[in-house]
Amino acid sequence: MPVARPEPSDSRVIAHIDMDCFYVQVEQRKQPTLRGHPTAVVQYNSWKGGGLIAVGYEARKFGVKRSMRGDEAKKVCPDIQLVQVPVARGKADLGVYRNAGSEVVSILSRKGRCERASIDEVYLDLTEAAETMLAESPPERLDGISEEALKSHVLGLHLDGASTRDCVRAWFLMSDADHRDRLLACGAIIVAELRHEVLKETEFTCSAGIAHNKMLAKLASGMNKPAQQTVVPLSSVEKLLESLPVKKMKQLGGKLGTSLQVDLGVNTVGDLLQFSEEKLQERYGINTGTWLWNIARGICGEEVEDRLLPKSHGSGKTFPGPQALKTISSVQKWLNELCEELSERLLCDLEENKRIARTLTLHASAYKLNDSESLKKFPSKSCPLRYGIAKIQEDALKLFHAGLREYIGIYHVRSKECKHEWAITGLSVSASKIVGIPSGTHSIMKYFHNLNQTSTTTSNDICTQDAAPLSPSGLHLADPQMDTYEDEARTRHETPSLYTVADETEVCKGLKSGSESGLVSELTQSKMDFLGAGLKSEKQKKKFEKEKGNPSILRFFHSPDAFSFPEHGRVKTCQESGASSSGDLLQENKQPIAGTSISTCSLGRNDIRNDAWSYKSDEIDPTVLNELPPEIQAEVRAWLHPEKRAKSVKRGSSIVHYFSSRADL
Ligand code: TTP
Repeated sequence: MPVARPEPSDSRVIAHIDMDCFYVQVEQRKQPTLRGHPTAVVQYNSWKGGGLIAVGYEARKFGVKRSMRGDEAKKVCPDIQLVQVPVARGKADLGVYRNAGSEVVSILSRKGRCERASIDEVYLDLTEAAETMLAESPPERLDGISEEALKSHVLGLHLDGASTRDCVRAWFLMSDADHRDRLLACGAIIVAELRHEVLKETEFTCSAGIAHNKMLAKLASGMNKPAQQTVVPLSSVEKLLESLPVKKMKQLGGKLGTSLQVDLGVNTVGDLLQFSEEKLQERYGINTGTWLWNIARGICGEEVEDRLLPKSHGSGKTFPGPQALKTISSVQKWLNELCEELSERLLCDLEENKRIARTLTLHASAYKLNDSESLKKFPSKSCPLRYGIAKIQEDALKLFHAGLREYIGIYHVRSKECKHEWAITGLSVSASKIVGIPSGTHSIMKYFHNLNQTSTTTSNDICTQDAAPLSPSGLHLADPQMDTYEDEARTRHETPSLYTVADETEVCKGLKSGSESGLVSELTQSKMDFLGAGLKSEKQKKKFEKEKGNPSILRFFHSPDAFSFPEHGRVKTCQESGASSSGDLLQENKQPIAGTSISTCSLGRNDIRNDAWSYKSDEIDPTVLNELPPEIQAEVRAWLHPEKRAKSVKRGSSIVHYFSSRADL
């Protein structure tokens, strides 16, 4: 499917706001004595004074760079203050920065659609606000234009001997200018005001780009830093791109950019203009070809999403050099730490934002000892996410094993031989496919609280599938606790290849054995856990115990007679090496269940039964429902009696919904 061509005459007003040396500002706010001093934030790792991850502008003047280690920075700037990044569980704890970012987002979102793009970056769609301003109080009718707005850098502005400030003022006031320029001028005034509010309320400075699309706005925000803003009128776009090195363009920093340089001899974005769309499509595929053709012309139709919260949560750590993990037990130890943190963040998200995540993914980077291969890719794996620390830990370890088996297989090394011959240099777990809980089911929320620390799951089943790389570009910070705010998350790693590990696979491929039972039983177990977990008070706990011992609804949920379960107990990886062409295609199959739907993994093969997950509502003792809290009774009743369901509960708001593995329910 070719991508839709966006309107070349884009008249949207898009801003990209980027916090200046963000971690340093956060630390300076914590310790005001650091203000005005050359400062940098370092990783907690003590080797050569730790790695610098953020450098303040005062320190940059001395030549301090992010690539330096603390000791090196001290040499070029003896007065530099090195602040350690907070540490928890033996790894960087970025919570303080994340929260500071949220403060800023809440201010920036006041004037239009706001997309939190990373821990310190935001896109705003200010089209409506700019249109309104232009209609009601255009710049020439304002009492004055703020100093901050007048300090804007307007690309392509002819100075004609006058001072920059006067020229900018004239540009703002030009009432007969092109409508799109007029809108940008309004956008720039609004952004200057927002930046001022951010400074006033949080003490943070930020820089901004204002343009007609996201791509240009992002490019512009980095052009004049710190605490400045840059405007990109349409007329300046061609010149801007003409000299812009391809590698500077978002998404061209990696392999694609290198291919453009090496294979097509393209050095600047403008150089792409010489190639027809067909030619670019021939070389890079329809979508990428069209995308390249568009960016060469400054065209980008990408919308600003209405999203203040991250798209996924992640916790990771790198193990460079001698720290590489070489045993399963050391991997497990770290996975447990990472999963614990992930679980905490998930519960926080649930509590604060009423959202749950549905997919757990494990990424790792590795190398093989005694292997001359330089490109070692550890496949990323994912599976449905089950809440509860122990479950996440258990599943993450299984995902790791699945990945390791495949990793070893890829290099055709028999497992015995490769014992102790692999080394893990990066591990991360992430939770994605986050969905909000519809208002009708908020009563269920409290049952997620304090989810059991020890797993009650008896099933060994886990259905893994190849996971899409989180960050194809791969970035560079050890121990990221990444939140993914956009598809190409700015996940920072010292190990650039950490996430460039697997192709996206929509379905689990090459299933060797097993059935869908794992998923179904997970759903059931989840339901049990979900109903039983987080019982805070003793009274609740007793009630739960009682329910477990009585003909209660919980017991019913667990009863093999009440549900038609396929057998379970086998560990399944949907991606087993060498079996992809067997026809054992595991696919997600949405199965209708009495008025609602639940997604399970089912096998496409005809000879394997296609078990439906069902219940016998007439076998339930209706009195057991009375044991449940009133606010949840109605929902469970509706769930058990679907014929009445339509009237009482909205489709999609069922408990089942939350335990399904489908993204599109
Ligand atoms: P950036 O926005 O890339 O940089 P910055 O905010 O420090 O400085 P600038 O003013 O040039 O935008 O990164 C935002 C924060 O993310 C940064 O303060 C620290 C963190 N970070 C890392 O931890 N590791 C990295 O490799 C990078 C690039 C950033």
